[in-house]
Amino acid sequence: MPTLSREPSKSAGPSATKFPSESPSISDEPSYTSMPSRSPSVSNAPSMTEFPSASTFCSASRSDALVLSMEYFNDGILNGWTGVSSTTTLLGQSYLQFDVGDKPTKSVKLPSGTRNVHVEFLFYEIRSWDGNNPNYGPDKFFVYVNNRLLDLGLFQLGVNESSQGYTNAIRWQHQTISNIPSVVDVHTVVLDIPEMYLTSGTLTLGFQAATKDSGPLNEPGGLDNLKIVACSA
Ligand SMILES: [Ca+2]
Ligand SMILES: [Ca+2]
Repeated sequence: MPTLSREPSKSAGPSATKFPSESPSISDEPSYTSMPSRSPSVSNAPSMTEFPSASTFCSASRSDALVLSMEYFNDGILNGWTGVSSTTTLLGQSYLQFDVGDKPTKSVKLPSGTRNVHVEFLFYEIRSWDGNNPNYGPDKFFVYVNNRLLDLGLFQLGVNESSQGYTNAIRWQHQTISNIPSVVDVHTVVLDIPEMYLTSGTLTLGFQAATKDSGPLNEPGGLDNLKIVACSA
């Protein structure tokens, strides 16, 4: 959208009006059973019964877990990142911002014997994301796991898109946790990445605001509180 004046629908949106705390607010063991049931991308996913139970997924609280990365982007230093040049701030919150055409990417070396990786981060849906609007969309958020596309779906400002599913054996979950009208929707995102992606010993994550944009920084994405945990058992 070219303007911020259009009021997004608030009826289905989250009610909080603040950014989340800078401290890690995502539980190490999110309750997947409490998520809303609508999961538009699950239909083409393999049967859930082909995957291990939730207790086998990696989390920082497990004895075999190693936290590889925890980034808050507060110091303005982008250590090891490519595809984006700087951090920025919005309403006092410092984060990594990516506009249309940017693809911030980071690689982390995995400990030998890594069996699965748990990733958590905050995704900021900034300004006039339009969802599937025929004139101003589609506006989607993509994550790349070792260059493999993970499409996390359509996003529209002021609308709660909370969803979960499996794509190419990666378990994903995103949940809208707060909204500042006409400014940003804040989402927690959780990924559980199985061993088939990890055999090279390196995990590379990329992020992309795949939006139909009408100008610079009209509808960028933001990344914050990125946590990467490796498990060996
Ligand atoms: Ca939204
Ligand atoms: Ca758009």
